[in-house]
Amino acid sequence: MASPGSDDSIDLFLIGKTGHGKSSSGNSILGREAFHVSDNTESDTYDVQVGWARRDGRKVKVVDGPGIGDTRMQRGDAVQKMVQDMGQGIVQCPRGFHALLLVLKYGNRFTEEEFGTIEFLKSLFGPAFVKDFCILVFTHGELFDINNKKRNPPISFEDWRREQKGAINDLFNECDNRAVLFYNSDEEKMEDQLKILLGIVDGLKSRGKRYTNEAFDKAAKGREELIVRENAPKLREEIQAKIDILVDGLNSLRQCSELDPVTKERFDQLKKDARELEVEIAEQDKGTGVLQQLNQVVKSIITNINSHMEVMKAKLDKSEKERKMRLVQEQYTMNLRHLENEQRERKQGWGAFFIDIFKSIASAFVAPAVTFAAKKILQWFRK
Ligand SMILES: Nc1nc2c(ncn2[C@@H]2O[C@H](COP(=O)(O)OP(=O)(O)OP(=O)(O)O)[C@@H](O)[C@H]2O)c(=O)[nH]1
Ligand SMILES: [Mg+2]
Repeated sequence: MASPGSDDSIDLFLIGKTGHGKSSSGNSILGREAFHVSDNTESDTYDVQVGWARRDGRKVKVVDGPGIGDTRMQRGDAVQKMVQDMGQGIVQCPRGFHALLLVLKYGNRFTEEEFGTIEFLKSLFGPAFVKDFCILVFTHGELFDINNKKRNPPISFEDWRREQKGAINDLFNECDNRAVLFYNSDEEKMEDQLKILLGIVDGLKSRGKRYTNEAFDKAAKGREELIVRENAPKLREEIQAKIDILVDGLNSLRQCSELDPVTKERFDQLKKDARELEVEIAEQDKGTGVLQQLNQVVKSIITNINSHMEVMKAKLDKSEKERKMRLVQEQYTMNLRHLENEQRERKQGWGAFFIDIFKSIASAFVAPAVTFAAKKILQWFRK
């Protein structure tokens, strides 16, 4: 019983697999039929259910959480819905919860599936929720009694808990052995089981911590990772198809021998598509690293595109250089020829010049001499 003036509220949130007895346990805690109990193992659509009651001198508030199906079957959309439903339940108690009651059906073997459910819940609520806030509520207590009757001497629930090995023992250790056996179909046991439960809650309450909406918000990264991981097969398929298109594009560009304007445009478009896919992957991955491998593939495609473009550019530069060299060579040859011609012409020019001079000299000296000689010969004949 709470002392006068102290906070006598107890706020509890029920979580666990569908059909394991969350609503029944909630009704047992509140001492009335506050929640709908269903024989259908498929969980109905979730409507937040909240119940209040004064129990053992305390104001007890219970929120019935959504039932978790087989987490191995859960796919992206279902996980997203579960996250929303849990969030809806969490906000029903703005001050936060003193404990999260993880309801497990006694006698159900703690298989990989059960373990998967705990991991799933850790992703939803944050990795420390079992350690800090979890109380294990084992329903169908009468099954424990039936098993116990076969033992000689019979053992207590605590003894049974201590005997457990493997994954369930790890779970007990993780939540500091906070566990209670519930008989939801046995009115007589309800008072005792409630006292045990409230005693454990008081132990948690004394630490002055609550599982709040802020804690749930803090766990958002884990939930996002969960959604991305659940969506991963579908996302991978979609992204892989886009990667295949990029690889085809790159392969066809590899066949091109020249980086002409059309080829360059195709290269630029391919690079743009690859960059867009890189951004898309980052957005879908939400920083979880689940799609990192695909991101690496796209990065290496971009590197490939760049290096192939560089090779083609270098080829283009080389042939351009060669073309320029050829031009220079041709120019040089042309100039040389021109010079030779000029020289030849010049040489021919000098020859003509000398001949002209010679002719001129000849005509200047030889002609008067011949004239003179002719005159002399004529004179000589006349004589
Ligand atoms: N015998 C017995 N039956 C129980 C006990 N607890 C729950 N049940 C039965 O188990 C079935 C499922 O119980 P619910 O309380 O509806 O389970 P739940 O976890 O709320 O299921 P969902 O709302 O579908 O997620 C119902 O038929 C209950 O009567 C128990 O301690 N003993
Ligand atoms: Mg229910």
